[in-house]
Amino acid sequence: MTATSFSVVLLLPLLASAAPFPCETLAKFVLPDTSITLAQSVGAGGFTVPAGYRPGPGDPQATALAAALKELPPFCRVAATLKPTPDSDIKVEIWLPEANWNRKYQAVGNGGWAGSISYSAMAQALRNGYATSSTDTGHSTAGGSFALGHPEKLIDFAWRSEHEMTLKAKAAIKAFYGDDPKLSYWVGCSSGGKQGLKEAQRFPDDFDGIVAGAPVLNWTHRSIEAMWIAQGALKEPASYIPPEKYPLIHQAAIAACDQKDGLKDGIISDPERCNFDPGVLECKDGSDQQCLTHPQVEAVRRIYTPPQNPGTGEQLSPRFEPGSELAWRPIAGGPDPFAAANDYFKYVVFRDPNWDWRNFNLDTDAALADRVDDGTINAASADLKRFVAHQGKLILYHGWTDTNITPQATIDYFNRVVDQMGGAAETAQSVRLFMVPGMNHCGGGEGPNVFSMVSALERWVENGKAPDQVMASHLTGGKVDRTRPLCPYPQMAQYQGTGDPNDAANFICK
Ligand SMILES: [Ca+2]
Repeated sequence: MTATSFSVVLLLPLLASAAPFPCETLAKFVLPDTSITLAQSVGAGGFTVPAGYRPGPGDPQATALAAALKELPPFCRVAATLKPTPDSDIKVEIWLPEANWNRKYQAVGNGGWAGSISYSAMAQALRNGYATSSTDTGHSTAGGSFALGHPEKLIDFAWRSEHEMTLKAKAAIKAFYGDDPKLSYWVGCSSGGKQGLKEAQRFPDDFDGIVAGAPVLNWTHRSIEAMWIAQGALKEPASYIPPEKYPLIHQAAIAACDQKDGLKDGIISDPERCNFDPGVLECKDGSDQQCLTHPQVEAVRRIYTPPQNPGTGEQLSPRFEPGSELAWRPIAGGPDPFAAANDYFKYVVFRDPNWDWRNFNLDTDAALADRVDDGTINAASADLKRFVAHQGKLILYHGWTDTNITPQATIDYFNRVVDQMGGAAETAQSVRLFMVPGMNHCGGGEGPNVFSMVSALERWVENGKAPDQVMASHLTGGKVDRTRPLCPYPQMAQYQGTGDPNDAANFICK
Protein backbone atom coordinates (compact mmCIF):
# COMPACT_ATOMS: atom_id res chain seq x y z
CA MET A 1 0.00 0.00 0.00
CA THR A 2 1.45 3.39 -0.95
CA ALA A 3 1.42 6.41 1.32
CA THR A 4 -1.08 8.11 -0.97
CA SER A 5 -3.64 5.33 -0.93
CA PHE A 6 -3.18 5.03 2.84
CA SER A 7 -4.11 8.68 3.33
CA VAL A 8 -7.13 8.23 1.06
CA VAL A 9 -8.35 5.35 3.18
CA LEU A 10 -7.94 7.45 6.32
CA LEU A 11 -9.83 10.34 4.77
CA LEU A 12 -12.90 8.38 3.71
CA PRO A 13 -14.62 8.16 7.09
CA LEU A 14 -13.94 11.85 7.65
CA LEU A 15 -15.54 12.77 4.32
CA ALA A 16 -18.50 10.50 4.97
CA SER A 17 -19.29 12.25 8.21
CA ALA A 18 -18.51 15.75 6.94
CA ALA A 19 -21.44 17.98 6.01
CA PRO A 20 -21.94 18.03 2.22
CA PHE A 21 -22.04 21.23 0.21
CA PRO A 22 -25.33 23.17 0.53
CA CYS A 23 -27.90 21.53 -1.75
CA GLU A 24 -28.99 24.82 -3.31
CA THR A 25 -25.47 25.39 -4.76
CA LEU A 26 -26.19 22.52 -7.20
CA ALA A 27 -28.70 24.81 -8.97
CA LYS A 28 -25.70 26.57 -10.53
CA PHE A 29 -23.96 23.31 -11.43
CA VAL A 30 -23.10 23.24 -15.14
CA LEU A 31 -23.25 19.96 -17.07
CA PRO A 32 -23.37 19.32 -20.83
CA ASP A 33 -26.90 19.24 -22.39
CA THR A 34 -28.39 19.74 -18.92
CA SER A 35 -30.68 22.31 -17.28
CA ILE A 36 -30.93 21.98 -13.51
CA THR A 37 -34.53 22.93 -12.78
CA LEU A 38 -34.50 22.37 -9.02
CA ALA A 39 -31.95 21.92 -6.23
CA GLN A 40 -33.71 21.93 -2.91
CA SER A 41 -33.02 20.61 0.54
CA VAL A 42 -35.99 18.48 1.70
CA GLY A 43 -36.40 17.98 5.44
CA ALA A 44 -37.28 14.65 7.05
CA GLY A 45 -40.71 13.51 5.86
CA GLY A 46 -41.07 16.70 3.81
CA PHE A 47 -41.37 15.22 0.30
CA THR A 48 -44.65 15.27 -1.58
CA VAL A 49 -45.03 14.31 -5.23
CA PRO A 50 -45.50 17.16 -7.72
CA ALA A 51 -49.11 18.08 -8.62
CA GLY A 52 -50.44 15.90 -11.42
CA TYR A 53 -47.89 13.14 -10.80
CA ARG A 54 -48.84 9.88 -12.49
CA PRO A 55 -47.01 6.78 -11.19
CA GLY A 56 -45.38 4.71 -13.94
CA PRO A 57 -46.53 1.23 -15.02
CA GLY A 58 -46.00 -1.21 -12.16
CA ASP A 59 -45.34 1.57 -9.63
CA PRO A 60 -47.50 1.75 -6.50
CA GLN A 61 -50.56 3.95 -6.92
CA ALA A 62 -52.21 6.44 -4.53
CA THR A 63 -52.31 4.93 -1.01
CA ALA A 64 -49.39 2.56 -1.57
CA LEU A 65 -47.36 5.40 -3.08
CA ALA A 66 -48.09 7.67 -0.11
CA ALA A 67 -46.96 4.89 2.23
CA ALA A 68 -43.78 4.37 0.20
CA LEU A 69 -42.92 8.08 0.45
CA LYS A 70 -43.59 8.47 4.17
CA GLU A 71 -40.85 9.27 6.64
CA LEU A 72 -38.02 9.81 4.17
CA PRO A 73 -34.75 10.99 5.70
CA PRO A 74 -33.58 14.52 4.80
CA PHE A 75 -32.15 14.75 1.32
CA CYS A 76 -31.03 17.11 -1.42
CA ARG A 77 -33.50 16.89 -4.30
CA VAL A 78 -32.15 17.74 -7.73
CA ALA A 79 -34.34 17.80 -10.84
CA ALA A 80 -32.92 18.30 -14.32
CA THR A 81 -33.88 18.21 -17.98
CA LEU A 82 -31.39 16.58 -20.36
CA LYS A 83 -31.28 17.30 -24.09
CA PRO A 84 -28.65 15.08 -25.71
CA THR A 85 -30.47 15.65 -29.05
CA PRO A 86 -32.66 18.59 -30.16
CA ASP A 87 -35.79 16.38 -29.86
CA SER A 88 -34.84 15.07 -26.41
CA ASP A 89 -36.72 16.11 -23.27
CA ILE A 90 -35.42 13.77 -20.58
CA LYS A 91 -36.52 14.49 -17.02
CA VAL A 92 -34.36 13.12 -14.24
CA GLU A 93 -34.35 13.38 -10.49
CA ILE A 94 -31.32 12.80 -8.30
CA TRP A 95 -31.79 12.38 -4.55
CA LEU A 96 -28.78 12.79 -2.29
CA PRO A 97 -28.95 11.87 1.43
CA GLU A 98 -27.94 14.85 3.59
CA ALA A 99 -26.75 12.54 6.37
CA ASN A 100 -25.56 8.93 6.63
CA TRP A 101 -24.84 8.51 2.92
CA ASN A 102 -23.66 4.91 2.43
CA ARG A 103 -21.21 6.22 -0.22
CA LYS A 104 -23.03 4.26 -2.93
CA TYR A 105 -25.26 5.15 -5.89
CA GLN A 106 -28.37 3.16 -6.85
CA ALA A 107 -30.16 3.93 -10.11
CA VAL A 108 -33.72 2.62 -10.29
CA GLY A 109 -35.53 1.44 -13.42
CA ASN A 110 -39.00 1.89 -14.90
CA GLY A 111 -41.92 -0.27 -15.98
CA GLY A 112 -43.59 -0.61 -19.40
CA TRP A 113 -43.21 2.44 -21.61
CA ALA A 114 -42.18 4.48 -18.53
CA GLY A 115 -43.05 8.21 -18.89
CA SER A 116 -42.74 8.93 -15.18
CA ILE A 117 -40.11 9.30 -12.45
CA SER A 118 -40.15 6.21 -10.18
CA TYR A 119 -40.43 8.02 -6.86
CA SER A 120 -41.37 4.95 -4.83
CA ALA A 121 -38.28 3.01 -5.93
CA MET A 122 -36.13 6.09 -5.28
CA ALA A 123 -37.61 6.34 -1.79
CA GLN A 124 -36.60 2.78 -0.99
CA ALA A 125 -33.03 3.36 -2.15
CA LEU A 126 -32.82 6.65 -0.22
CA ARG A 127 -34.08 5.01 2.96
CA ASN A 128 -31.27 2.46 2.64
CA GLY A 129 -28.69 5.26 2.55
CA TYR A 130 -28.14 5.41 -1.20
CA ALA A 131 -27.82 8.39 -3.46
CA THR A 132 -30.37 7.52 -6.13
CA SER A 133 -31.82 8.64 -9.45
CA SER A 134 -34.70 7.95 -11.83
CA THR A 135 -35.68 9.22 -15.25
CA ASP A 136 -39.00 9.45 -17.08
CA THR A 137 -36.98 8.07 -20.07
CA GLY A 138 -37.67 11.16 -22.18
CA HIS A 139 -41.45 11.49 -22.39
CA SER A 140 -44.29 12.14 -19.98
CA THR A 141 -47.21 10.40 -21.69
CA ALA A 142 -48.49 6.90 -20.95
CA GLY A 143 -48.07 4.12 -23.52
CA GLY A 144 -45.97 4.07 -26.68
CA SER A 145 -47.54 6.91 -28.69
CA PHE A 146 -44.62 9.23 -27.89
CA ALA A 147 -42.47 7.29 -30.36
CA LEU A 148 -44.57 8.21 -33.38
CA GLY A 149 -42.53 10.62 -35.51
CA HIS A 150 -39.85 10.90 -32.80
CA PRO A 151 -37.06 8.43 -33.53
CA GLU A 152 -34.67 10.21 -31.15
CA LYS A 153 -37.22 9.99 -28.32
CA LEU A 154 -37.49 6.25 -29.02
CA ILE A 155 -33.72 5.96 -28.60
CA ASP A 156 -33.91 8.03 -25.40
CA PHE A 157 -36.46 5.52 -24.08
CA ALA A 158 -34.51 2.52 -25.35
CA TRP A 159 -31.17 3.28 -23.67
CA ARG A 160 -29.90 6.85 -23.95
CA SER A 161 -31.89 8.42 -21.09
CA GLU A 162 -30.69 5.77 -18.63
CA HIS A 163 -27.04 6.21 -19.56
CA GLU A 164 -27.25 10.02 -19.60
CA MET A 165 -29.02 9.99 -16.24
CA THR A 166 -26.25 7.82 -14.81
CA LEU A 167 -23.49 10.16 -15.99
CA LYS A 168 -25.29 13.21 -14.61
CA ALA A 169 -26.17 11.54 -11.30
CA LYS A 170 -22.55 10.54 -10.75
CA ALA A 171 -21.44 14.10 -11.52
CA ALA A 172 -23.99 15.53 -9.07
CA ILE A 173 -22.83 13.07 -6.39
CA LYS A 174 -19.26 14.21 -6.87
CA ALA A 175 -20.26 17.88 -6.74
CA PHE A 176 -22.38 17.44 -3.61
CA TYR A 177 -20.17 15.17 -1.51
CA GLY A 178 -16.80 16.07 -3.03
CA ASP A 179 -16.25 12.43 -3.93
CA ASP A 180 -17.37 9.74 -6.36
CA PRO A 181 -19.65 6.94 -5.20
CA LYS A 182 -17.47 3.97 -4.25
CA LEU A 183 -19.97 1.59 -5.92
CA SER A 184 -22.85 1.99 -8.35
CA TYR A 185 -25.85 -0.31 -8.74
CA TRP A 186 -28.75 -0.61 -11.17
CA VAL A 187 -31.98 -2.06 -9.79
CA GLY A 188 -35.01 -2.68 -11.99
CA CYS A 189 -37.72 -5.10 -13.04
CA SER A 190 -39.64 -5.49 -16.31
CA SER A 191 -38.53 -2.56 -18.51
CA GLY A 192 -36.20 -1.76 -15.63
CA GLY A 193 -34.65 -5.21 -15.97
CA LYS A 194 -34.15 -4.61 -19.67
CA GLN A 195 -32.63 -1.21 -18.93
CA GLY A 196 -30.14 -2.91 -16.60
CA LEU A 197 -29.18 -5.44 -19.28
CA LYS A 198 -28.80 -2.68 -21.84
CA GLU A 199 -26.43 -0.87 -19.49
CA ALA A 200 -24.38 -4.06 -18.96
CA GLN A 201 -24.20 -4.65 -22.72
CA ARG A 202 -23.69 -1.12 -23.97
CA PHE A 203 -22.14 0.85 -21.08
CA PRO A 204 -20.39 -1.87 -19.07
CA ASP A 205 -18.49 0.61 -16.88
CA ASP A 206 -21.59 2.43 -15.60
CA PHE A 207 -22.44 -0.09 -12.87
CA ASP A 208 -20.64 -2.51 -10.55
CA GLY A 209 -23.76 -4.57 -9.94
CA ILE A 210 -27.11 -4.98 -11.63
CA VAL A 211 -30.40 -6.52 -10.53
CA ALA A 212 -32.48 -7.27 -13.63
CA GLY A 213 -35.89 -8.77 -12.84
CA ALA A 214 -38.25 -10.14 -15.52
CA PRO A 215 -36.39 -8.23 -18.23
CA VAL A 216 -38.33 -7.51 -21.40
CA LEU A 217 -35.06 -8.22 -23.18
CA ASN A 218 -36.75 -9.05 -26.48
CA TRP A 219 -39.60 -6.55 -26.74
CA THR A 220 -40.13 -7.56 -30.37
CA HIS A 221 -40.71 -11.24 -29.79
CA ARG A 222 -42.67 -10.69 -26.60
CA SER A 223 -44.97 -8.50 -28.71
CA ILE A 224 -45.26 -11.21 -31.36
CA GLU A 225 -46.36 -13.57 -28.58
CA ALA A 226 -49.09 -11.08 -27.66
CA MET A 227 -50.41 -11.08 -31.24
CA TRP A 228 -50.32 -14.90 -31.31
CA ILE A 229 -52.50 -15.07 -28.20
CA ALA A 230 -54.83 -12.25 -29.30
CA GLN A 231 -55.50 -13.82 -32.67
CA GLY A 232 -56.31 -17.13 -30.99
CA ALA A 233 -58.28 -15.85 -28.00
CA LEU A 234 -59.71 -12.43 -28.92
CA LYS A 235 -60.35 -12.34 -32.67
CA GLU A 236 -63.38 -14.65 -32.65
CA PRO A 237 -65.92 -14.16 -29.84
CA ALA A 238 -66.37 -17.92 -29.51
CA SER A 239 -62.69 -18.30 -28.56
CA TYR A 240 -62.81 -15.77 -25.74
CA ILE A 241 -61.84 -17.32 -22.39
CA PRO A 242 -64.13 -15.78 -19.74
CA PRO A 243 -61.90 -14.58 -16.86
CA GLU A 244 -64.22 -16.28 -14.37
CA LYS A 245 -62.97 -19.57 -15.87
CA TYR A 246 -59.29 -18.80 -15.10
CA PRO A 247 -59.53 -20.47 -11.63
CA LEU A 248 -61.02 -23.61 -13.21
CA ILE A 249 -58.14 -23.85 -15.69
CA HIS A 250 -55.63 -23.02 -12.96
CA GLN A 251 -56.88 -25.79 -10.68
CA ALA A 252 -56.71 -28.31 -13.53
CA ALA A 253 -53.14 -27.25 -14.40
CA ILE A 254 -52.07 -27.53 -10.75
CA ALA A 255 -53.73 -30.95 -10.47
CA ALA A 256 -51.80 -32.13 -13.53
CA CYS A 257 -48.34 -30.76 -12.68
CA ASP A 258 -47.97 -29.84 -9.00
CA GLN A 259 -46.42 -33.20 -8.06
CA LYS A 260 -43.98 -33.27 -11.00
CA ASP A 261 -41.51 -31.10 -9.04
CA GLY A 262 -41.49 -33.67 -6.23
CA LEU A 263 -43.73 -31.82 -3.76
CA LYS A 264 -47.49 -31.40 -3.72
CA ASP A 265 -47.71 -27.84 -2.41
CA GLY A 266 -50.05 -26.11 -4.88
CA ILE A 267 -47.12 -24.64 -6.82
CA ILE A 268 -45.76 -25.82 -10.16
CA SER A 269 -42.09 -25.27 -9.43
CA ASP A 270 -40.86 -26.94 -12.63
CA PRO A 271 -43.18 -25.84 -15.47
CA GLU A 272 -40.62 -27.07 -18.03
CA ARG A 273 -41.84 -30.58 -17.16
CA CYS A 274 -45.53 -29.67 -17.36
CA ASN A 275 -47.46 -30.54 -20.51
CA PHE A 276 -50.95 -29.93 -19.21
CA ASP A 277 -53.61 -30.28 -21.94
CA PRO A 278 -56.79 -28.26 -21.28
CA GLY A 279 -58.70 -30.78 -23.40
CA VAL A 280 -59.58 -32.47 -20.08
CA LEU A 281 -61.84 -29.47 -19.37
CA GLU A 282 -63.84 -29.67 -22.60
CA CYS A 283 -67.62 -29.64 -22.03
CA LYS A 284 -69.23 -33.02 -22.64
CA ASP A 285 -72.92 -32.94 -21.87
CA GLY A 286 -74.09 -29.72 -23.52
CA SER A 287 -73.38 -27.67 -20.40
CA ASP A 288 -70.86 -24.84 -20.61
CA GLN A 289 -70.40 -24.32 -16.85
CA GLN A 290 -67.26 -25.59 -15.07
CA CYS A 291 -65.91 -26.62 -18.44
CA LEU A 292 -64.56 -25.08 -21.66
CA THR A 293 -66.15 -25.06 -25.08
CA HIS A 294 -64.04 -26.47 -27.88
CA PRO A 295 -62.96 -23.03 -29.19
CA GLN A 296 -62.02 -22.02 -25.61
CA VAL A 297 -59.93 -25.19 -25.24
CA GLU A 298 -58.12 -24.27 -28.47
CA ALA A 299 -57.50 -20.72 -27.18
CA VAL A 300 -56.05 -22.07 -23.91
CA ARG A 301 -53.85 -24.51 -25.87
CA ARG A 302 -52.54 -21.56 -27.84
CA ILE A 303 -51.45 -19.73 -24.66
CA TYR A 304 -49.49 -22.84 -23.61
CA THR A 305 -47.91 -23.23 -27.07
CA PRO A 306 -44.95 -21.18 -28.31
CA PRO A 307 -45.74 -19.29 -31.54
CA GLN A 308 -43.92 -20.53 -34.61
CA ASN A 309 -43.30 -19.01 -37.98
CA PRO A 310 -45.84 -20.90 -40.12
CA GLY A 311 -43.42 -21.10 -43.04
CA THR A 312 -40.12 -22.01 -41.42
CA GLY A 313 -41.30 -23.55 -38.14
CA GLU A 314 -38.92 -21.24 -36.25
CA GLN A 315 -40.05 -20.66 -32.65
CA LEU A 316 -40.72 -16.94 -32.26
CA SER A 317 -41.19 -16.74 -28.49
CA PRO A 318 -41.54 -19.02 -25.47
CA ARG A 319 -45.03 -19.70 -24.12
CA PHE A 320 -46.72 -18.53 -20.96
CA GLU A 321 -46.50 -21.33 -18.42
CA PRO A 322 -49.07 -23.63 -16.83
CA GLY A 323 -49.75 -22.23 -13.36
CA SER A 324 -50.03 -18.63 -14.59
CA GLU A 325 -53.77 -18.78 -15.37
CA LEU A 326 -54.95 -16.52 -12.54
CA ALA A 327 -52.92 -13.68 -14.10
CA TRP A 328 -54.15 -14.05 -17.70
CA ARG A 329 -56.29 -10.92 -17.78
CA PRO A 330 -53.62 -8.61 -19.34
CA ILE A 331 -52.86 -11.10 -22.13
CA ALA A 332 -56.26 -12.68 -22.80
CA GLY A 333 -58.87 -10.49 -21.09
CA GLY A 334 -59.34 -8.30 -24.18
CA PRO A 335 -60.73 -6.54 -25.96
CA ASP A 336 -57.28 -5.65 -27.32
CA PRO A 337 -53.97 -7.53 -27.04
CA PHE A 338 -51.45 -6.92 -24.25
CA ALA A 339 -51.23 -3.14 -24.30
CA ALA A 340 -47.46 -2.61 -24.46
CA ALA A 341 -47.27 -4.98 -27.44
CA ASN A 342 -50.18 -3.42 -29.29
CA ASP A 343 -48.55 0.03 -28.91
CA TYR A 344 -45.25 -1.40 -30.08
CA PHE A 345 -46.68 -2.51 -33.42
CA LYS A 346 -48.78 0.63 -33.84
CA TYR A 347 -46.24 3.29 -32.99
CA VAL A 348 -42.84 1.68 -33.54
CA VAL A 349 -43.15 -1.03 -36.21
CA PHE A 350 -46.01 0.18 -38.45
CA ARG A 351 -46.02 3.85 -37.34
CA ASP A 352 -49.79 3.92 -37.81
CA PRO A 353 -52.12 4.66 -34.86
CA ASN A 354 -54.94 2.96 -36.80
CA TRP A 355 -53.06 -0.28 -37.34
CA ASP A 356 -55.32 -3.24 -36.50
CA TRP A 357 -53.83 -6.23 -34.67
CA ARG A 358 -56.37 -8.52 -36.35
CA ASN A 359 -54.29 -8.21 -39.51
CA PHE A 360 -50.99 -9.27 -37.91
CA ASN A 361 -49.08 -11.74 -40.08
CA LEU A 362 -46.90 -14.13 -38.09
CA ASP A 363 -44.49 -14.59 -40.96
CA THR A 364 -43.90 -11.24 -42.66
CA ASP A 365 -44.75 -8.88 -39.78
CA ALA A 366 -42.54 -10.73 -37.31
CA ALA A 367 -39.61 -10.38 -39.69
CA LEU A 368 -40.43 -6.71 -40.26
CA ALA A 369 -40.46 -6.07 -36.50
CA ASP A 370 -37.01 -7.61 -36.13
CA ARG A 371 -35.66 -5.41 -38.92
CA VAL A 372 -37.20 -2.27 -37.41
CA ASP A 373 -35.83 -2.83 -33.91
CA ASP A 374 -32.34 -3.83 -34.98
CA GLY A 375 -31.18 -3.83 -31.34
CA THR A 376 -32.64 -0.44 -30.41
CA ILE A 377 -35.11 -1.38 -27.66
CA ASN A 378 -34.17 -5.04 -27.36
CA ALA A 379 -31.36 -5.97 -24.99
CA ALA A 380 -30.82 -9.50 -26.27
CA SER A 381 -27.03 -9.50 -26.69
CA ALA A 382 -25.50 -12.28 -24.62
CA ASP A 383 -22.05 -10.72 -24.81
CA LEU A 384 -21.41 -9.47 -21.27
CA LYS A 385 -17.63 -9.83 -21.48
CA ARG A 386 -16.87 -6.13 -20.97
CA PHE A 387 -19.22 -5.93 -17.98
CA VAL A 388 -17.57 -8.99 -16.46
CA ALA A 389 -14.10 -7.57 -17.19
CA HIS A 390 -15.19 -4.50 -15.18
CA GLN A 391 -15.83 -6.95 -12.27
CA GLY A 392 -19.58 -6.43 -12.69
CA LYS A 393 -22.07 -8.81 -11.07
CA LEU A 394 -25.51 -9.45 -12.56
CA ILE A 395 -28.48 -11.02 -10.80
CA LEU A 396 -31.40 -12.02 -13.03
CA TYR A 397 -34.71 -13.21 -11.62
CA HIS A 398 -38.07 -14.12 -13.12
CA GLY A 399 -41.37 -15.41 -11.74
CA TRP A 400 -42.67 -18.63 -13.33
CA THR A 401 -46.27 -17.34 -13.36
CA ASP A 402 -45.36 -14.00 -14.98
CA THR A 403 -47.84 -13.13 -17.74
CA ASN A 404 -46.22 -9.88 -18.87
CA ILE A 405 -42.89 -11.37 -19.93
CA THR A 406 -42.46 -15.05 -20.82
CA PRO A 407 -40.24 -16.58 -18.09
CA GLN A 408 -38.50 -18.99 -20.44
CA ALA A 409 -37.13 -16.01 -22.41
CA THR A 410 -34.89 -15.16 -19.45
CA ILE A 411 -33.70 -18.78 -19.18
CA ASP A 412 -32.94 -18.81 -22.91
CA TYR A 413 -30.95 -15.59 -22.50
CA PHE A 414 -29.08 -16.96 -19.49
CA ASN A 415 -28.18 -20.12 -21.43
CA ARG A 416 -26.81 -18.00 -24.26
CA VAL A 417 -24.71 -16.04 -21.74
CA VAL A 418 -23.38 -19.34 -20.39
CA ASP A 419 -22.38 -20.37 -23.92
CA GLN A 420 -20.66 -17.03 -24.55
CA MET A 421 -18.79 -17.09 -21.26
CA GLY A 422 -17.48 -20.61 -21.72
CA GLY A 423 -19.61 -22.62 -19.31
CA ALA A 424 -21.70 -22.67 -16.16
CA ALA A 425 -18.84 -22.47 -13.66
CA GLU A 426 -17.30 -19.45 -15.37
CA THR A 427 -20.68 -17.71 -15.62
CA ALA A 428 -21.52 -18.34 -11.95
CA GLN A 429 -18.64 -16.04 -10.99
CA SER A 430 -20.50 -13.05 -12.45
CA VAL A 431 -24.04 -13.84 -13.59
CA ARG A 432 -26.76 -15.80 -11.77
CA LEU A 433 -30.42 -16.39 -12.55
CA PHE A 434 -33.10 -17.11 -9.94
CA MET A 435 -36.42 -18.49 -11.20
CA VAL A 436 -39.22 -17.84 -8.72
CA PRO A 437 -41.92 -20.56 -8.59
CA GLY A 438 -45.45 -19.19 -8.34
CA MET A 439 -44.42 -15.53 -8.68
CA ASN A 440 -46.23 -13.21 -11.11
CA HIS A 441 -44.72 -10.24 -12.94
CA CYS A 442 -42.09 -8.70 -10.62
CA GLY A 443 -44.01 -9.82 -7.52
CA GLY A 444 -47.26 -11.24 -6.23
CA GLY A 445 -48.61 -14.74 -6.82
CA GLU A 446 -49.12 -17.92 -4.81
CA GLY A 447 -45.42 -18.76 -4.34
CA PRO A 448 -42.89 -17.08 -2.02
CA ASN A 449 -42.41 -13.73 -3.76
CA VAL A 450 -40.88 -11.35 -1.19
CA PHE A 451 -37.06 -11.26 -1.20
CA SER A 452 -34.17 -8.83 -1.48
CA MET A 453 -32.02 -9.29 -4.55
CA VAL A 454 -30.37 -5.95 -3.70
CA SER A 455 -29.02 -7.40 -0.42
CA ALA A 456 -27.82 -10.50 -2.30
CA LEU A 457 -26.08 -8.28 -4.85
CA GLU A 458 -24.46 -6.13 -2.13
CA ARG A 459 -23.03 -9.22 -0.41
CA TRP A 460 -21.71 -10.48 -3.74
CA VAL A 461 -20.10 -7.21 -4.86
CA GLU A 462 -18.95 -5.94 -1.47
CA ASN A 463 -18.04 -9.12 0.41
CA GLY A 464 -17.36 -11.52 -2.44
CA LYS A 465 -20.16 -13.80 -1.21
CA ALA A 466 -21.91 -15.13 -4.32
CA PRO A 467 -25.61 -15.88 -3.76
CA ASP A 468 -25.94 -19.69 -3.47
CA GLN A 469 -29.54 -19.17 -2.43
CA VAL A 470 -31.87 -16.24 -1.74
CA MET A 471 -34.51 -16.48 0.96
CA ALA A 472 -38.08 -15.77 -0.13
CA SER A 473 -41.30 -15.43 1.84
CA HIS A 474 -44.99 -15.55 1.03
CA LEU A 475 -47.30 -13.30 3.01
CA THR A 476 -51.03 -13.47 3.54
CA GLY A 477 -52.62 -10.47 5.24
CA GLY A 478 -49.16 -9.15 6.12
CA LYS A 479 -48.19 -12.42 7.86
CA VAL A 480 -45.51 -14.82 6.58
CA ASP A 481 -47.10 -18.20 5.89
CA ARG A 482 -44.37 -19.84 3.80
CA THR A 483 -40.62 -19.47 3.30
CA ARG A 484 -38.54 -21.16 0.61
CA PRO A 485 -35.05 -20.64 -0.83
CA LEU A 486 -34.72 -19.40 -4.39
CA CYS A 487 -31.90 -21.23 -6.18
CA PRO A 488 -29.42 -20.28 -8.90
CA TYR A 489 -30.69 -21.79 -12.16
CA PRO A 490 -30.65 -24.62 -13.13
CA GLN A 491 -30.82 -25.63 -9.44
CA MET A 492 -34.22 -25.87 -7.77
CA ALA A 493 -35.34 -25.88 -4.15
CA GLN A 494 -35.76 -29.56 -3.23
CA TYR A 495 -37.82 -30.66 -0.25
CA GLN A 496 -35.72 -32.97 1.92
CA GLY A 497 -38.60 -35.27 2.73
CA THR A 498 -39.28 -34.39 6.36
CA GLY A 499 -40.39 -31.32 8.30
CA ASP A 500 -42.75 -28.47 7.51
CA PRO A 501 -42.89 -27.89 3.72
CA ASN A 502 -43.68 -24.22 4.45
CA ASP A 503 -40.32 -23.77 6.18
CA ALA A 504 -37.25 -22.96 4.06
CA ALA A 505 -35.05 -24.92 6.50
CA ASN A 506 -36.41 -28.16 5.01
CA PHE A 507 -35.22 -27.38 1.47
CA ILE A 508 -31.85 -27.41 -0.24
CA CYS A 509 -30.80 -26.00 -3.59
CA LYS A 510 -29.93 -28.86 -5.91
CA1 LIG B 1 -45.28 -28.57 -6.44
